[in-house]
Amino acid sequence: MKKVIINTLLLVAGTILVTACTSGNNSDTNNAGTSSAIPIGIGFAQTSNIALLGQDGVNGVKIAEKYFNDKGGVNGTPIKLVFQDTGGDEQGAINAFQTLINKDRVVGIVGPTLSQQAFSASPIADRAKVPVIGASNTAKGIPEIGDYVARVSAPVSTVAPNAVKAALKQNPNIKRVAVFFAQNDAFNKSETEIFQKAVKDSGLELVTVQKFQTTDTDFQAQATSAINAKPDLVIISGLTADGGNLVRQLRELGYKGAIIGGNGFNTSNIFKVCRASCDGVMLAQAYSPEHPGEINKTFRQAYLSQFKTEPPQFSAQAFAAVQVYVEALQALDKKTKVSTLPLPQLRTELNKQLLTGKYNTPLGEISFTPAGEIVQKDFYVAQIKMEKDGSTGKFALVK
Ligand code: 1QQ
Repeated sequence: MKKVIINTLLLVAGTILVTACTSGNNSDTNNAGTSSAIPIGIGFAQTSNIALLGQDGVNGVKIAEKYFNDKGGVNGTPIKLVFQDTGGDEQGAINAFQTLINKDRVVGIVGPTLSQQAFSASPIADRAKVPVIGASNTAKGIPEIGDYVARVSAPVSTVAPNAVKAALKQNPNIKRVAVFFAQNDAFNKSETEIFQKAVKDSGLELVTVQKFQTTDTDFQAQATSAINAKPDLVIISGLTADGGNLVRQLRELGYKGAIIGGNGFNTSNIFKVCRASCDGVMLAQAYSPEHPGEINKTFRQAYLSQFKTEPPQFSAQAFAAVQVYVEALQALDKKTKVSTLPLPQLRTELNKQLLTGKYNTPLGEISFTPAGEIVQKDFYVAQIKMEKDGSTGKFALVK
């Protein structure tokens, strides 16, 4: 009796599956463009601690959507951003990417927030032949995930050493360096390698290397060991909440020397974590609100009027990622109307097209290597200046 019911259920399930597949195939012959707007997927962390970073990305893409649609979108067809929250972990990013690919049927994806997530989620898009543009993935090896994976976030190898040079210029007496890194995160492991190499290449002495987890909140043990090694520079590769708390605890324990933070510090959300202790922390950046050029002026103005603060790096990078899709779609559409292309072909053609273009973005002019690595000219170093209230601050450009 039971068996019969199960068989019937299986049959019903089979029918539904077949129906689902058929309708999937049918709609493949239509395409993204015939529905009025062209869907671009956004897979950023909108919840969890990682939202401290992901939120900047969300703000940037929203400004881009309005900016490009106001200018006519893709030769008259608007784009539509489709958001799926990745949360802070790998599984969340995998789920978000699968939904964007299979249910939302986007032409390409911007995301995920962390390199740690990209190493799990971006291969899924790559296998499905869906373009992915990382807008905050800076670890070594991201473009190499596959042919469909590119990034507009310059790698740690290009960005991070600038902070060490700037710190030495500001304080030529630095000799002894303590390095901290979050050992459970792919980006932080990649960044610390670059920092440790920069320290050695600059003839400095690496006096201790301390490890922690991005989920840690108490750093007393590692901070005390590091202080005992008498460093005059501390370099931290962590994310926003852990990195900010580590800075605060180092200062509370009496550390007075210089501090460099890595890319996980690159959001004004860090100010409310380390508060007054953030003051003076130096960090390298792949964007400056002061970058000359019309598109950055417009982007900066839009950001300032909406959020009452200067645009952060992750917002500018996220804007640039959407821009790459829009301009690549425009170029493709001039050759073959994108509304006539079946979705799989549109995704493939879009991927080829985007790798060949040059884009005049808020980051400056960018392009890609054939592997999908960003080619970018200008990099910066900023120093955090906190206000007297101890909770607001800004990234001041170090000239
Ligand atoms: C990475 C990073 C983080 C700081 C992203 C927000 O650079 O994970 O690659």
